[in-house]
Amino acid sequence: MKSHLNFIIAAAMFFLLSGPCFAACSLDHFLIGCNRDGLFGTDDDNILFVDCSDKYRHSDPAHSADPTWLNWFYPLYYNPVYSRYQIGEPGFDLMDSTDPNRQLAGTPDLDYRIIIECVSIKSGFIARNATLGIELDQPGDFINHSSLADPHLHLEYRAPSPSGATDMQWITYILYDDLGDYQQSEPFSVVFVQEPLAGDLVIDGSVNVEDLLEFCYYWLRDNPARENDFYERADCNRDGYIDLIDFAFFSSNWLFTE
Ligand SMILES: [Ca+2]
Ligand SMILES: [Ca+2]
Ligand SMILES: [Ca+2]
Repeated sequence: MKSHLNFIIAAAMFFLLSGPCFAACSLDHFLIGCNRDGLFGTDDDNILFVDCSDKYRHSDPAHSADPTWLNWFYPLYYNPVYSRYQIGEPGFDLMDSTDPNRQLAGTPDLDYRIIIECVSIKSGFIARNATLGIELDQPGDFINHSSLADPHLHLEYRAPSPSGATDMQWITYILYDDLGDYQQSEPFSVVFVQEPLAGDLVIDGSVNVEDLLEFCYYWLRDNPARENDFYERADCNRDGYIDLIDFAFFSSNWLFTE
């Protein structure tokens, strides 16, 4: 009887904490595509990317109307049943026919095989989908997205207590085509719990030479916007330019560690 009660409590907590995902998660998913600029005949035609226009949209229904992409992080919610912090956002999906110029061509796992690989993750943090047997918790872990029966992939993110309450958590991904037709994406990160330091582009809680190289890579890049997460936050003030103002933000945190 007691085990049934525990199961009911656990199930209730799962739906309570994961509910916002089922209610609205489709808008939160990263859309996998190619040809970011949507124009043919430019350098990015064959390069993979994710459209993350709704990244950091708040998944708490109480804040659903807020312009929450003004944050650069997702909150984590405490699950007392398992003494951990978690959120059921964000997942992945494929760019669809509504954006044909940026849609992958052909059949998944036949014409292309898109691998989502974790290249960096905070120690103890986990991205998972229990139903599909997916668990990413260290660099090198990956998902074969093209092998999934449904490309609309849900992921849940978990951090252990107590670090999930206060410590910034993150995961950084790349995409590549295991069949070699498409070129690898740039790294893209997802941040949780708290705002990262301005300039922490190679996200790890500190601003150092790695971040400087990344900043130089994005220097003067066209059209930083929500769709590209302002190029890993290189456009620190979100004004649509990566310039000396952003470099001033970057410099103010030089060699700082959270
Ligand atoms: Ca192009
Ligand atoms: Ca860094
Ligand atoms: Ca800027």
